[in-house]
Amino acid sequence: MHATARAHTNIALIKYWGKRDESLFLPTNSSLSITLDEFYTTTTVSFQPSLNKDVFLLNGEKANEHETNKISRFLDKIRIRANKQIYAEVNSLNQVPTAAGFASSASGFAALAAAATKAIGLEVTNQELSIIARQGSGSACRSIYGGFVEWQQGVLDDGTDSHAVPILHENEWNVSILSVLLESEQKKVLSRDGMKRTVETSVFYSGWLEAVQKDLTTAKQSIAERNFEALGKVAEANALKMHATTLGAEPPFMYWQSSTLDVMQKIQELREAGMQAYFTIDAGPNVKVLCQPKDEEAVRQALLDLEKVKGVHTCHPGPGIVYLD
Ligand code: 2P0
Repeated sequence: MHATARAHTNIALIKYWGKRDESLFLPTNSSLSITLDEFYTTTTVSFQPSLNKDVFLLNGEKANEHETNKISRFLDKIRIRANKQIYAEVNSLNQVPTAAGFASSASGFAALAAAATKAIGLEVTNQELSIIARQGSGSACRSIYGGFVEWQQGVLDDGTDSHAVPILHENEWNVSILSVLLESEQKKVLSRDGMKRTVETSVFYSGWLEAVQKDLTTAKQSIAERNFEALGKVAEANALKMHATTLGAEPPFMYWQSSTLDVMQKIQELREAGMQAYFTIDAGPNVKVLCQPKDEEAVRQALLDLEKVKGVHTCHPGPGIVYLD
């Protein structure tokens, strides 16, 4: 009873920012992402009758109790669904540079959902897998599919209509996503906590909810038309709106550091010089830049010239879940 699966991480162009149900990970808005080719998690799950609790190895080392408990709570949902009370050894290898501001939770829970359901003998569709992965970390539901992906928020209380759907296969439109690694301090507000504080207290949160559906419609239209400029513009504007909500929270907080602003300004300068490049930022100081493959090397060099830029990883649209055995 074992299986191995690989899932790639994703970057949201229209952000998931707020939950309407915390235990089921149901969002207040739909979101849209690109699954990335370079960063992924490979997970092997092995259910063994001899175990009396779950064991979690991350990059070859036994994970701490807190991390192991998160994995166990997630596996509980799969055990209940399969009606089998059996513990597992979970072995995860992360090819995700956490320091570059990529949460490994998206690829991590997507790979775990796929490997665990297969190992325990559950037959699930990708849509069901997306619903399961969502309950480990919201953005994980998008990593089930490759290319451009929408997470439809759904309306049902049980979450059975809140899952990702593929919009465009990874081979249908090549764009470049540069992940800019910045010199920065440790993240102060975890994304999950920041999201919760914003929903509960930000005076700007209603503005976010008013705007995000329109941004999503614009993004989907731009993708359908392969209109790079329109997609870049709406992605950048949407990220700025998400970050604006944190300034209206109580107490207020912000994810940006001075190095974040340096990159944002550099991208605006490149645009003034005629280059189509746009930024997006998640719940941390690092920046991702969206540009066209023909410009990726020039943009990368311009970013590397900045003093606080430690490195730039170039990514492109990548695949959905892959089973390895
Ligand atoms: C996203 N983020 O759409 C958004 C944009 C961060 C900013 O999904 O579901 O705290 O509590 O595990 O990992 C990161 O949020 O969410 C995230 P949950 P998490 O990618």
